[in-house]
Amino acid sequence: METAITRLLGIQYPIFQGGMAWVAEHSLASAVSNAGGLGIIAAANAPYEYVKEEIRKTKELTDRPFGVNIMLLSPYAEDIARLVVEEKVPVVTTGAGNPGPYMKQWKEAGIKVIPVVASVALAKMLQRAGADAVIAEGCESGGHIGETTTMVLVPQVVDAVEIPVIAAGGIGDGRGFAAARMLGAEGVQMGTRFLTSRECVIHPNYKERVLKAKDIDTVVTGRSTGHPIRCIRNKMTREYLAGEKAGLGFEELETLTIGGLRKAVQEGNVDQGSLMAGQIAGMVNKEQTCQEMIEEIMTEAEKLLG
Ligand code: TUI
Repeated sequence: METAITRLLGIQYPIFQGGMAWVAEHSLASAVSNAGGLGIIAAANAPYEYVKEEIRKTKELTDRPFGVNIMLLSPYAEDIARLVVEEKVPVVTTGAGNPGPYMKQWKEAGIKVIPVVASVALAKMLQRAGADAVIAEGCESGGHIGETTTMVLVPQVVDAVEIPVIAAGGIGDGRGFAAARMLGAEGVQMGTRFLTSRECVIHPNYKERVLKAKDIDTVVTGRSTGHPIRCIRNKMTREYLAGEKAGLGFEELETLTIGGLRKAVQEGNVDQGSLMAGQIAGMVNKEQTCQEMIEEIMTEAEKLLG
């Protein structure tokens, strides 16, 4: 399937794998790129040397384009911004902030820059700053989220900018892909679906919780602190939400989530870990290779769109 995004990036299918913190490393990113989508390494809160090693390993495993996601709240964001230039990474996506200050250096290096936005205002600002496309991410997504749903955000961003828009949040199959195209998106980004791929190296306990999740099994913590995060409900989210209701402050609440992603991804601690996942988890019910996922989605979408 050819769209403005496949043409822009030289990829086969307009499907991005979300840059999930602690999850999206070289084996997942290279598998998605080799399957014809865009694999993305998550820099998350990791330091320069770690991300450099992940980029090198990805380059060994694929000759196709891949991306690095820079989480702008990271204390290492500036170092990673420099690293992607040094390593000539083909595509950079950003999250959880405004990448404006880095745009010039990335564009000068010939990097395709595709920030995640959760509002029309930021999409317009980043188009002016030289973004090649934007990812409009609705609050159905897992992890750090904005306020607006994908259904509502995507067409408004499409109307507001001339650059291509990729839809993210609540998309997990061919129907979601086709719906995103109907809203005007030139591609989709999926995280939760790829969480259960064979090449995704998260702890089996985490994978099992995603596979077993039902429609209403994710909740949003941190609305009161200004850091809303969507996770599968567990002991940690129950305690966090009770704390928020009781009026606890940011510092006290944070003690509940310290190291939460490591606990979930590496230790498989499904009680205390942060099991970040989107609302689509209820529809993600099988483990497949990335290639099987992408082929299944594209076949279904082409049938619907045809
Ligand atoms: O970034 C994400 N999702 C994430 S990052 C993450 S790691 C993390 N862990 C613990 C605490 C905090 C982060 C887990 N999930 N998605 C992209 C995204 N970006 N969603 C929403 C936004 C966003 C929100 C506001 C982007 C820009 C923005 O504007 C801020 C501004 O300065 O205008």
